[in-house]
Amino acid sequence: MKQETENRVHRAGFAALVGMPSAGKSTLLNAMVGRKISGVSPKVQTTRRRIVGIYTRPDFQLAFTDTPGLLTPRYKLHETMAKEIEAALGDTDVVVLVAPFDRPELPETFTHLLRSCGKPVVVALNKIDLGNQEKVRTALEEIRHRFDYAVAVLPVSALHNFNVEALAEVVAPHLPESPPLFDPDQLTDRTERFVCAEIIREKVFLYFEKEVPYSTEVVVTDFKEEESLTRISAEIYVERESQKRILIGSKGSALTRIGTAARRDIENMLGVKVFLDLYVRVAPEWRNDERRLKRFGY
Ligand SMILES: Nc1nc2c(ncn2[C@@H]2O[C@H](COP(=O)(O)OP(=O)(O)OP(=O)(O)O)[C@@H](O)[C@H]2O)c(=O)[nH]1
Ligand SMILES: [Mg+2]
Repeated sequence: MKQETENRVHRAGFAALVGMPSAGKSTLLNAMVGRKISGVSPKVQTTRRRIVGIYTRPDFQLAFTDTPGLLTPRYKLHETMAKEIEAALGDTDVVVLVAPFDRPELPETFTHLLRSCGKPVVVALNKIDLGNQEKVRTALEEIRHRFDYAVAVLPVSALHNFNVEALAEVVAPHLPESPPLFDPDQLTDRTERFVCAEIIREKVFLYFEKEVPYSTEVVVTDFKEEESLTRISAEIYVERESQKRILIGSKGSALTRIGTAARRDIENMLGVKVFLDLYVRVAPEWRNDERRLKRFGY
């Protein structure tokens, strides 16, 4: 009995989730922590900023870093997003490449980053619910061959919570021996304000098309915890008056839709009743405006 206690080591560290846009990194993060803390949508580049989700077990604590999907920079915003990925690779103990089963290919620059980062790489072949057993087996073989330097390859479905815990267990042995880095009750390194802003932004990604989601940024301006409810005010920034009109909709119907859906998710996340107040504002060209980007926290 004594022997067993002595042999048990505690491990803790960081695993960066990286991959192409829409690979399912944020879905995987949310499944891992069991709450929505990162925005998810079918559109590419939903995630813009790093967020850490914390998975705590008695024997290990794993801090998953969700990163933006890698794209060739077209805006200053994209440059800062690419830097987020590089920073995440530099800081992490393990790299988890999330590769969607239906589109597992990676551009050369990305493969190069993975090979040269010097960190153990685990490949999570995601979205396997989209294929049958035979197809998944073939894809796994192909991935194992292509990522012969990976320490493990695991089929998962973030959406259906399949093999998500198993993924944590595969990553854990590659973490350093360490006491927990975060409070065991803590789910993320970001503030509740940040997560609220991301949830509101997610709704814009879900409900609007073309340039609108990519021209949108959300800032929580007020967050007041009262006895029976939490009052939250947020500003939704777009780049043009025409986009503002789209977000508000006829008689405010579009904005109401965003607000209702966001409030539900925020109430779930916080576990309290929420009163959510939204304002739409125009900030011309904010994606290329360094001062604005700074003010938005990039
Ligand atoms: N069928 C299926 N769909 C999934 C799975 N995981 C994620 N998706 C869907 O894939 C889309 C993209 O998911 P995200 O989690 O936003 O992807 P991401 O990698 O974070 O994307 P970016 O933030 O744009 O880099 C969403 O519509 C998800 O519902 C899965 O296991 N199976
Ligand atoms: Mg994402």
